[in-house]
Order: sequence, then structure tokens, then C-alpha cells
Amino acid sequence: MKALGHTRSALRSDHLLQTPDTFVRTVLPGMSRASAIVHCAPTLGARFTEYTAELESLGALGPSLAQRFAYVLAGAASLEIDNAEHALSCGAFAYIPERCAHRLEAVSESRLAIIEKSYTPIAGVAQPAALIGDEFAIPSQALMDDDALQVRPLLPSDCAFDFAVNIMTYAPGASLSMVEIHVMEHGLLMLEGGGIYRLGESWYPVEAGDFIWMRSFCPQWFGALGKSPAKYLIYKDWNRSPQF
Ligand code: UGY
Ligand code: MN
Repeated sequence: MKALGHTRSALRSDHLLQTPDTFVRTVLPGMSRASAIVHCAPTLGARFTEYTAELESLGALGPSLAQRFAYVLAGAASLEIDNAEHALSCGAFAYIPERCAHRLEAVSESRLAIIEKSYTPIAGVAQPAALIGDEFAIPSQALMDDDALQVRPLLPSDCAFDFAVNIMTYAPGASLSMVEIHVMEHGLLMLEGGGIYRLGESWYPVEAGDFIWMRSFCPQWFGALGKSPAKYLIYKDWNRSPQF
């Protein structure tokens, strides 16, 4: 029997935990043979939008006026941009600058994590160009000298980029060394494993498939539990003055 009226999902003023049992699908403008689970958006108080796009074979996303970042969670996709076509397999990602014409299409049934954010320019710094990469080609680095907690920065650190997307992998039992409280907001998709997430004054069991939004200054801490690593894809605003 279903747990009537019960869910691990929780919405508080400084965070959202959205678990798969509460996902509702919608179709965003221009999508074909595809649907979206919108995880966070300006209507929530976020300064970016994140959704999971579920595409049938040959399904496609609509256009985006904002910058778009896509990460292949499952299946295979192809990106047509700047007169070239790029194959994106599981673990591949693409950064598409604002107002850049492109077509992102599924080659087989696929799931993509999509982040969209309007660009905050800096005087004298050109917008980044489109970029295609693969998580497995990016060397990981230990966070604060802890080899059990590895970070792969998917985007270059240069200040042309106004956001960062990282993959963080925790060995079983590893944890953040401190409760973080910082100006950046986060969108986080659990990819593998699980553990306990502290958000604000609450502690939640989390597992692969869950999404978390953290408002700026939301107290946060994670410890990985279980016998396999915990891995998540995490967005943060980056390289810009907080003076908005
Ligand atoms: O990049 C970060 O702020 C990251 N360490 N935060 C987190 O994992 N909640
Ligand atoms: Mn953080």
C-alpha cells in the first residue's frame, strides 16, 4: 500500500528536498516527444532553473534564451551547434551560451539534467563560447585534502563563467568537514548512493534520484552512508559579486 499522504520531500524557506515520488511531469515550450520535471525555478526563489528532461528517442528540447547546461544522466543525445554535431553519451555535458541557436536531441530514450540561467556579464569579459566535455575526462581533486571526497569541476574556473557545475563523490563514510553557510545557492541532483543531508535545522536521509535546492546561506552538511560511494551533480552561482 502507498504511504498515504507521506513523503520525504520537504519545502522550507531556505531549502527544498524533492524526492521522485513527488515528481510531476510537464512539457516546456518547444519540447517534442519529451517532458520535464522542474526541480527549481524563479517561482521558488531560485535565481536559475533546473529540470530533468525525459526524452523519447528523437525527442528534443525547445530553444533557450538563457545559458543552458546539459548533463546526460542516461541514454545518448546529440547536440547541433555552430554548424557541428556532437555525440553526448552518459556522463557527457554541454554548455550553451545565451541566445545561441542549437538543437539538443535524444538518439535513444534519454534523461538529461538541464540548468538554465540568464547571464550576468562583467565589463570587459566576453561571454564564454559553447563547450562540450565528458565527466570522465576531467581529473578529480580532493576537497580540503580529504582523499575520500573528490570534486570534478565540469566548467573552467575562469570568470567568463557565472556559474559552476561540479560532481562530488564521497567514499562510504566520508563527509563534508564543516557545516557550510555561504552566499552561493545550490541545485543538487543525487546521482548515486546516499547518506544524510543537513539543510537548515533539518537532517534528511537522501538517495539517488533526489533533488535539493539550497537558498543562499542555507546551512548544509552531507555524510555518505552505505557500502558504495555517494555522488552528486551540484550547481552554484560563481565568479560574480553578490551585490545585486
Ligand atoms: O561547492 C560547495 O559549496 C559544496 N561543497 N557544497 C555542498 O556540497 N553542499
Ligand atoms: Mn556548498
